[in-house]
Amino acid sequence: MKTFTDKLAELRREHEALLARSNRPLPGNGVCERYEHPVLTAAHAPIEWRYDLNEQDNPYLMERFGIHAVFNSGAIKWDGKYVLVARVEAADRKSFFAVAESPNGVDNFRFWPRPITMPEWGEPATNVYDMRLTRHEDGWIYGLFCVERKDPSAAPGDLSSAVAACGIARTHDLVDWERLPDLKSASQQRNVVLHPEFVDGKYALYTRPQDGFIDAGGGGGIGWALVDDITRAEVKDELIINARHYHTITECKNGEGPHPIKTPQGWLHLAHGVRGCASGLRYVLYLYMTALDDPTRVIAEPAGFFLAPQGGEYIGDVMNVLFTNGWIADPDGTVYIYYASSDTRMHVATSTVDRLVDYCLHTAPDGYRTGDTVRRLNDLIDKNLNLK
Ligand code: M1P
Repeated sequence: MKTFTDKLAELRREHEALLARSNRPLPGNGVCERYEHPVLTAAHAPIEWRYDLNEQDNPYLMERFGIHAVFNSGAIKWDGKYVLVARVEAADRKSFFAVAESPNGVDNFRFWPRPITMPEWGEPATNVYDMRLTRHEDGWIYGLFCVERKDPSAAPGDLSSAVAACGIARTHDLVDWERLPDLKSASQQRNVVLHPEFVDGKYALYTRPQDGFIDAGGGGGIGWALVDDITRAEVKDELIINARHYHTITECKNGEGPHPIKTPQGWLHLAHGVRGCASGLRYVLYLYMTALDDPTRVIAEPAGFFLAPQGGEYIGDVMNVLFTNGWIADPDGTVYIYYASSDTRMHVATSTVDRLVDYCLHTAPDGYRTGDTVRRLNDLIDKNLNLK
């Protein structure tokens, strides 16, 4: 019979094998390459988070704290390491933030010993999630995230209505965070992202106004708001810069992913789009670009998705979902796109700034009608048939 010590040794061996597993790129479509294995999963959570390792107190070596999922991670290059600030969801459905780092961006991700203890602001949050990290030119690293609280006006017996707001915190080391007041906004807000540079001397936010906790409703798409003082941030004038459209991948909702990457040709944006179908909401990822001299002016938006669920990515807690809130652009132009599948696990896909810009600038936009789609396809076929 296996002793406690045998079982713990086996657990540690298996955990280390998972953490040390190398990852390899899979053949792609020229735009980016997915990787063979997810980069971060619930099973990556440290053994010390899940088990009481005192044999007297836990003679069966059973899990005492369930980690259910690791997904929707912010990303940043930190001290030469590829760092994710993951949304870790416990078995009790509450999520929290935890930092994991990798030496190469594609495998060997390991969590730091403790999760982030995020200070509260105002009414303590029921849940926090989906942090977008921005190294701002003011010298701070900001984390903007969704703060969920029960809707105070919910009818008795309604135990699911909630209110989403944008939490704001900043740090210099990813360990100690200074919590600032939540973003003041007339509507609910999720997927709010801080632009890395001042614009007209102000902080600039990508917003996502929404009528309800789930429904974007009259909130027309990805918005933009300038804020004088980030320590008292308020959405006053909100401009929709990337609108939703009927019969597209953004029909129900969209939301900015991580902050855009500055390229010589413009700001390169990664976002998610949501449409409804018989199996529920379908979340896919798309790219668009805005002008360098005016980040609110869209200069390119290829039709359709850039990444949609494939294979095992379809399956998880919330099926048919790809979501992203983190990417890292290295000085050599390599881009590490961190995306989650089905609210369950984290993946990476790699590309380059040049390839992603080329994709944006040379893929036709949506014509909103089937006739236009066929015309675009025929244009391509003609071009190829006329090649000598
Ligand atoms: O379940 C899919 C996603 O749903 C929400 O995204 P959005 O705000 O666009 O609807 C978020 O809760 C996100 O965390 C989640 O992955």
